[in-house]
Amino acid sequence: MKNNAFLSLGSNMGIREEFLKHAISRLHQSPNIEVTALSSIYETDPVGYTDQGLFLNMVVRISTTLSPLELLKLCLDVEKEMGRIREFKWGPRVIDLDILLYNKENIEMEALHIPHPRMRERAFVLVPLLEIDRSLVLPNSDTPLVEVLDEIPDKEGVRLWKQINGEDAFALFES
Ligand code: GSY
Repeated sequence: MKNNAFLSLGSNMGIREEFLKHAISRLHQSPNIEVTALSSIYETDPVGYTDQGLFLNMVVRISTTLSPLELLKLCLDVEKEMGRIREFKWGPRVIDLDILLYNKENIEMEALHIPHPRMRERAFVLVPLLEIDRSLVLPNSDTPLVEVLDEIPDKEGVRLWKQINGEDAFALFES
């Protein structure tokens, strides 16, 4: 069975755009994943630990036969392959891959929480996510995510960096 999931990507070290592209190519190369939509790339002020470089963030939608835990393992493998180096938990990273949504499921496991627990507070996640699908509503919620984003104060920290649209988008990441 095919499942729809949304993943958030972020990088704030080195050749940030290349790291995003590489991670998406890597997902796309998996026989179990089809990348079905890409947001634009946004440059964003760091949230949480603020004494670090600006991030590039984006969101992709995928269609996958992987279970949520298998998808998590793949994301962690890609992060590891790309040599994610972090001096401490909230510090700079080559690539960060988070599962935001998996179908309309609520998943509470020790290793995995879906929807992503902090996505409602993060404009750097919601802006690119809603660019792909403005009609999204979180499972077990009646509030459209566009309204959740309206209530977030730090939206000016999320600036369009590279517009991605149409079929060009896939050419960018297919290598
Ligand atoms: O959770 C993802 C890593 N991260 C980010 C990020 O991707 N973008 C921004 N703007 N701030 C962040 N803080 C953390 S931690």
